[in-house]
Amino acid sequence: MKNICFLLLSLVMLFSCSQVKPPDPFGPVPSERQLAWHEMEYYMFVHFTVNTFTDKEWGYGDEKESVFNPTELDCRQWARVARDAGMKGIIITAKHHDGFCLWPSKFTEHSVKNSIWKNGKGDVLRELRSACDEYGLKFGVYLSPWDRNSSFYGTPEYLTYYRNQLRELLTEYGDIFEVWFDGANGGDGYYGGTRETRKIDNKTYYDWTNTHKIVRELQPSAVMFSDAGPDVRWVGNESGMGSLTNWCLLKKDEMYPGGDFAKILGEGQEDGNYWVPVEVDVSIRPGWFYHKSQDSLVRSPENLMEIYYASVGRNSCLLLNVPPDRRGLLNEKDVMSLLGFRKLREKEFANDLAKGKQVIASSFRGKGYEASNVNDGNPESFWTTNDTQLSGEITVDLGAETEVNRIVLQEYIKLGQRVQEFTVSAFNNGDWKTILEGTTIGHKIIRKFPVVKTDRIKVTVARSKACPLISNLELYRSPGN
Ligand code: FUL
Repeated sequence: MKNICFLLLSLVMLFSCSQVKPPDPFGPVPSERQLAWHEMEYYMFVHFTVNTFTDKEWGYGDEKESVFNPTELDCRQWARVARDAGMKGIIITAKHHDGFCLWPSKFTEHSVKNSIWKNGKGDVLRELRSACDEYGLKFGVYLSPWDRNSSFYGTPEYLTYYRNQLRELLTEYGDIFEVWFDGANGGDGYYGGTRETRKIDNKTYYDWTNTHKIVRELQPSAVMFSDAGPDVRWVGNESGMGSLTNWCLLKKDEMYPGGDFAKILGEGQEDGNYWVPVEVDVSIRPGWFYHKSQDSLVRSPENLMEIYYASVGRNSCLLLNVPPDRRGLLNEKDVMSLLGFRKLREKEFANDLAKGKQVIASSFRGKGYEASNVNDGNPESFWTTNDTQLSGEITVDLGAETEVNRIVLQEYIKLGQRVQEFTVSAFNNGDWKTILEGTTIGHKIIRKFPVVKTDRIKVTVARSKACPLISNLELYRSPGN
């Protein structure tokens, strides 16, 4: 018996000695809700309200409810198109700056309940919610803090009004994946008939801390977007351009929605003390709302592809706005473009040349952290080095001369964003040639480079805040430039 115990003990000791200690997290790390959001990558924004019918971008708040009258509203069409386009969810303007609510809110008369659409019995949000469920999409809401209709706007009572509406949205429409808080606060408006300019102090008026608590309490899995988070930040422009250097980190306590932080928001802050990644919001048309005059100005599939590289390809999620027309349908022109864009993506990333190929590292941490983890298709495995080693190389052996012009890289962000500088090189005529230089990686980067013919591609992490953790590497020969 004694001998068996000794044997067992020795085996346990041997086993625990051979176990390699996993790296510790470094700096801020994403929450569960943020991780789920990172995975979404591409989803739809829907701007729809009285503006669709008055041909405006910002409604004054005095429009008659009767103007809202879509003739063929079909949220299932929106959801079907979103799914077919490869999107993972839809965020809708439940209330834009005009204050008109697409759901029959108890707290205002300025809503669908006083429109002629469905004799005032309709609820766009409810229809969209069930369409999202049917097509396997997540559902999110935009609730404009600025309300040009409400007589309360600018007074402390408005906060109660705003939070009541938020509670309606968060309790009556199932699971919400994202709540979108806009930073715009223009000034003039109808405000219950006073037709005046009301200015508020962006920093203090909204008491965001307490509004955020409501979202956390009622929808703990939802991420909150605003210029400065708390969970997801604005990219700092509306043209679809993410920044090449993009830290998921931010000193968010020093910022507030509507402030002047565009450059910082694009790049994030290397020494930021919170995880607040970027969402790139951009419209498929010049305006956020539908205008017939813009039917010829819908972005082409090729243009959307550029945006994709500049957003999803730069460690961001892409929130692409597709505004329904006066029928209440996504316009044929937009639909064609979206589906064309999907086809382009499929061609662009048709065949991962790194898949199944041998990958070797200059060094690795030990068993379980080999370079072969970067192309095993498992997002939970990664290549890394010893704690003291803040650089390293991995080389993909393509087996034969192969043309390559795209690379996808991902860090294992659950343990923090680390890489500060990297290069990609190709073995060519007996020598290594640098084909790409970069800074940050984060959740994902997709980078283009001119076609190289090579049998080996090497990724060198030149600088990293802590041992680099690379979970994925893909290579493509895309037909594009
Ligand atoms: C801005 C708004 O003023 C625009 O109308 C639009 O909703 C855009 C997404 O955000 O701040």
